[in-house]
Amino acid sequence: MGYLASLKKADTCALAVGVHNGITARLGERCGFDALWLSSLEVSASMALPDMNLITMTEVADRVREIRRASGLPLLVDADNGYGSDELAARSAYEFARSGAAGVCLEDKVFPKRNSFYEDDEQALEDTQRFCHRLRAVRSALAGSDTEIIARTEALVADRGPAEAIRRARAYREAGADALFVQVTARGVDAYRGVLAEVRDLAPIVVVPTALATWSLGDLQAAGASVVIYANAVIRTIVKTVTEVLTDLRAEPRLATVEDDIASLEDLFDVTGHPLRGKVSGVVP
Ligand code: SPV
Ligand code: MG
Repeated sequence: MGYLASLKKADTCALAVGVHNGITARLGERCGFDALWLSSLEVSASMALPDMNLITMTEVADRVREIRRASGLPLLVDADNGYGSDELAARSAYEFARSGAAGVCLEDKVFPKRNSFYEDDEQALEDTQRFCHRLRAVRSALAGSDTEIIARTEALVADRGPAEAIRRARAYREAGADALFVQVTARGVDAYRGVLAEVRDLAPIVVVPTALATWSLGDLQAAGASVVIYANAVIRTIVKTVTEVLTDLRAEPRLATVEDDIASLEDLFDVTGHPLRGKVSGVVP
C-alpha cells in the first residue's frame, strides 16, 4: 500500500514540509516532520527563478536523488502540470518514482503554469478530459510501482467555484489518481471546507494551508486532511534570515556581529556529517 493510502487507512494526519535540496530535507527530518514535499516554488526560488514552469523534469529529478540521499522520509514530488505534454508527465512520474518518490503531484493548469499565489496572473485550467487523459498516461507509466499519484485541482484558484472543484476531483479520482489536492488561495477559503467534505471520502486528501494560516493541525485534519504540507516556510525563512544577517554583516563587517544569529560550525558539521567522526551521513549508508 502506498504512503498516502496508509495514512488514510490509519485515520491519521502526517505533517510535511516543503524543501528544495539535500540540506533542507535533512533539516526537515531533524525537526521531526513526517514527510517532505519537493516544492516547485522552493526549487524555482532556490535558483532565483519565478515559479512558472521554468524548471525542468531533469532538474527536479536531480533534486529528488539529492534529497533521497540526505533523508529517508517519504517524499512527495511537485511535478507541476507534467511539464507540457502527457508523454513528459508520464516520463517525469516514472523518473521521480525510480528515484524514490513516494508520491507525484500533477496539477490541472495549462503550460506554462503560474504559481497559485501569482494573483494578478491568469490562472488557466487544463480541460478536464485532457487532464484525465494525462493522469491515465501517468497511471500506466507507474504500473507496478507503489508511488502514488496526487491529482491537484486549481479550480478554486482560477475562481471556477466549488462545484467545479468537486467535479474535477471526482473525475481525477476516476481517472486513476490515488490522492486529491484542492489548492486554495484567499478567494477560495470560504468554499474550502465544503469542497473537502464532498471529496474526502474518495481518497486521501493533501492540504497546503498557505491561505489557511490560522487553521490548526486539528482544524485541517477535521476538514479531511491526511497530510498537511507547509510548502514554502523554508525558502521564506532563507529569504528573511539571510537578508537580515547579511545586512547586519555588511553594516558592521566583523563576524562577531552575526555569530549569535548563525549556526556554529559544530552545528553545521552535525547536520552534514563529519569525516573525523566516523560516518559521513548520507554518503556512507
Ligand atoms: C509549491 O510548493 O510549489 C506548490 C504549493 O505548488 S503552492 O506554492 O502553495 O502553490
Ligand atoms: Mg508548485
